[in-house]
Amino acid sequence: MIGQLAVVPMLDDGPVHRLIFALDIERSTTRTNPAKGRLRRVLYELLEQALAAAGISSRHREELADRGDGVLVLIRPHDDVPKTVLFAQVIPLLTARLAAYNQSVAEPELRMRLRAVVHAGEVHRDGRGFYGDDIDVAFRLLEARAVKQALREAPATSLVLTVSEELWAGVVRHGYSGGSYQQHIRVKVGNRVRRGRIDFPVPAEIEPSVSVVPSRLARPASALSLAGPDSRAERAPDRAAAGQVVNGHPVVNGHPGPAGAPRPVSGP
Ligand SMILES: Nc1nc2c(ncn2[C@@H]2O[C@H](COP(=O)(O)OP(=O)(O)OP(=O)(O)O)[C@@H](O)[C@H]2O)c(=O)[nH]1
Ligand SMILES: [Mg+2]
Repeated sequence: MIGQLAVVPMLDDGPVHRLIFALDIERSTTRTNPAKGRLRRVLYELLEQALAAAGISSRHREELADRGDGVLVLIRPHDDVPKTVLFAQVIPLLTARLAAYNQSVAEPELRMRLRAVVHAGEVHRDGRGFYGDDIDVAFRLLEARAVKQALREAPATSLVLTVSEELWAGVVRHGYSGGSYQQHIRVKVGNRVRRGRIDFPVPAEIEPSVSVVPSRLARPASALSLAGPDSRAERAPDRAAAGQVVNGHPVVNGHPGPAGAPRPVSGP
């Protein structure tokens, strides 16, 4: 066995620092495969629009890593992309575009809510992708029960953000981009307890004319077959945009009401 392993080329050059930003669609496994496909396309489009609008181009980041119903974004250390750009621009823009997208579709199957996480730390690359303890931490925070519950209890919100305690202490708490981050969470990674904080980002103000459902995603109703040929989501946006809005966010679970208040500390 050792002889076989010895011929595996060493592609791993040791740890490099990255800003870690990951997204996951809430309850994607409850959707049909065509709906999953549609949501993936919208997710990538909204994310790429938000990154580009904030000036984060492909030279600033690794290729987006697909996670099935989510995406992993690794941003390289660059003086022209301080971490605050993510909090002050990318996330508010993504939140706004996501809320506008949800408002534009009447079919619940095609609405989407996201959990987002931001952490930073050391990652390794081995030719197949990136790995390392800090990526584990980010995904444990993204998957934390308390985060899922916080989003469930905020039906009027499109996106919940979790920030690792390290990044909160180093960046967020200095108040560059607001947010209360009142709810603390804990997760276990290996034998260590890791901590984070939850917030519901305020959406950026976007011009109503900005397209939130890109034209290249527009497809005839028959091509999607989500709810048959009468699927309201596939009608023109002006007919579909009948969803209720609370605090600037569409009600996406059919339970109107204000965003849920932050909850006290809870464990995994
Ligand atoms: N291709 C790919 N699929 C993944 C990856 N991680 C998870 N999945 C799949 O993505 C699907 C969604 O997973 P979850 O996010 O756990 O399920 P969910 O229904 O969205 O539930 P919540 O996110 O907890 O609300 C599952 O079918 C997983 O198998 C990945 O890295 N790559
Ligand atoms: Mg999911």
